[in-house]
Amino acid sequence: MSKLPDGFLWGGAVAAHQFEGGWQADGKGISIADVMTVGDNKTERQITDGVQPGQNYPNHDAIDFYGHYKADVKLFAELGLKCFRTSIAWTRIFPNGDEDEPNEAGLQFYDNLFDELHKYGIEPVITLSHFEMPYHLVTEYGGWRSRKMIDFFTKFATVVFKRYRNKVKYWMTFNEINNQSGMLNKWSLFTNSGLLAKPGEDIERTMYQASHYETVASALAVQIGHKINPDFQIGAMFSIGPAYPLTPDPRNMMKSERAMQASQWYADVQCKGKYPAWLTKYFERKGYDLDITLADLDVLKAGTVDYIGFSYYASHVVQAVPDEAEDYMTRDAKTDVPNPTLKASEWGWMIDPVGLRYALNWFSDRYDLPLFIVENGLGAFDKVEGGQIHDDYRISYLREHIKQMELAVNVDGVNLMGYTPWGFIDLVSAGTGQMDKRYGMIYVDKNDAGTGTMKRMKKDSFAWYHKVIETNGADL
Ligand code: P53
Repeated sequence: MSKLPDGFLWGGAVAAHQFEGGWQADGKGISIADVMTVGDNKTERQITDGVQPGQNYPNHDAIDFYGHYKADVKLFAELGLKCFRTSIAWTRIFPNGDEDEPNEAGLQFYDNLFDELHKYGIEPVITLSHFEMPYHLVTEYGGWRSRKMIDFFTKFATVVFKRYRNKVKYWMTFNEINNQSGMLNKWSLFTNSGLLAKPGEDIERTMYQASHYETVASALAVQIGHKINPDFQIGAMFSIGPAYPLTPDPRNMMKSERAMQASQWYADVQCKGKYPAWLTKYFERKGYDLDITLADLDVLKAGTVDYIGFSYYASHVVQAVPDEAEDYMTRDAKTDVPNPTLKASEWGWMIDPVGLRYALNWFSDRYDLPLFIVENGLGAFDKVEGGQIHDDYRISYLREHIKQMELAVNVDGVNLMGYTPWGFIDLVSAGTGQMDKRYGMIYVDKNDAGTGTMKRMKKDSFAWYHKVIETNGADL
């Protein structure tokens, strides 16, 4: 098997709200993740009106990395990680989001964490906003429907860029900023943008407005960051789940093209610095008179990203509905159909390693930027047997995806910075709030009910991934 370039960033990825716990520690404010209850495969997570008594909020304590970070980082070093992707919990720095001064105790926590990582030669890779904005900004300002959010976000970004200018080089602005557009569901609108639909509101319009403010805030952050440290690498972050046409019917191909455009237009804005023509036309047709100023358009042009970070888990299949509108914008669940050539995970996600190679080529062709796979992995139920966890299904998933990633680099010539499998230490699922939907190479003894010893244990995939990193991807 072929190898990867020297300096390839092998790592692991998590997000603050899904693993830190310590939801009220040292002055932390309530984030949007703190008002989301536990769900499961069939039950949606509920978004409650503030923190309510008697509810199970899995992110509150998560796996208490906040209390275990030294021992955990030691374990990450033992795994052999070259880099570690996490996010900074905005609410540790600005508990409500609209304060003038940051919370020193929160800043200190990340100083300690980054120092601990550097002690073992692990490079931090930091997302500024990963589904965890201050809840106060939702109740007071309606989330990203308000232009004021741009100021709150850039203030937060400026504070952490300055504070960690010599400790963090790799940044991303908004995690999976495109979920809201591709999925347009309650969960993604809330996690991406803190949006709760008002009665009678055209939430799609609001989503486009919020998304616009986010891309402007991201572009400003890119410019601010580069001024603070010209060596910063500041990326965007998209989820990509390629939408394949079910059959060669040209209408299905057009449907697939439009599904990709509808979910990936953020990449045009954040990488090319401008809106795609089809979307401007769509706004016109819908009569969306959005607050997009000429000054905003200049900001977008001047604040394009240095690289594309993306998550890849699964692919999708679409087909045109019988009375498909000519603009192919129909949002209909019936258009997303199972792929008869693939198997699904226990959560119904289509397992498709080749789709990763496709995604790498897709981004590379369009944007000609360095790419970074910052999430990939298999959520599965694990069984502990005599103190061991034999997760051969996870090893097999990762192995097949890494093979395709290596083909993209060595055959297709894609410029790839690194690979950080998602949830390499078990954590709270973003979609379902479950602990038992596990992605880790490190097992954490905690379950959906919220009980367990929090003990960390190595799964079989731990030794396997260690070897993969050690051989720079040669020994899979
Ligand atoms: P969970 C949907 C589709 C693609 C990525 O997801 C997604 C989601 C959310 O369900 O989210 C990303 O935990 C996200 C992570 C999340 C991970 O994928 O639902 O960036 O925060 O945990 C996996 O299984």
